[in-house]
Amino acid sequence: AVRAQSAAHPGYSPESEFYKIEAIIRPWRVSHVSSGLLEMGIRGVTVSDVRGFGAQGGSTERHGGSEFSEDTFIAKVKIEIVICKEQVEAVIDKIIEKARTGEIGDGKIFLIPVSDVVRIRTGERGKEAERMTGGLSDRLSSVVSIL
Ligand code: AKG
Repeated sequence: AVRAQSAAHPGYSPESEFYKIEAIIRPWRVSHVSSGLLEMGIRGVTVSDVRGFGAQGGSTERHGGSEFSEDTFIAKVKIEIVICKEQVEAVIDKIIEKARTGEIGDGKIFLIPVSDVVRIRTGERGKEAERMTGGLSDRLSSVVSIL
């Protein structure tokens, strides 16, 4: 399996407690990726329909595009997830596992340091705001612990 080639680098620069993963992937791989993330306990995913091109200039051929125009933009989906530093490599590996076909156009993952997270409802910051509590899974686990 293809894994993030992270062993080679000593850390992220600049270092941060939280990171945003921004992944540009094939639209028909989105549900695959999001269910993979849910299975590993990741809550809180934002998706947007986007259009763009990469090194191929929108062509499916290797080195296909030396010129491109509006109609060479290809539909992709951008997935954004904010996570703790400790979760970064596992999330990158999961996205590769679920989004990869091995063909041109599989997309890219960008890792962006995030200064802080603020939960609007409570004003919580940092770890408290990043953690997904009070959702369905949280209520189910508190029911289980009462039982
Ligand atoms: C690119 O423009 O770099 C591509 O990979 C085009 C092929 C695709 O996204 O399906």
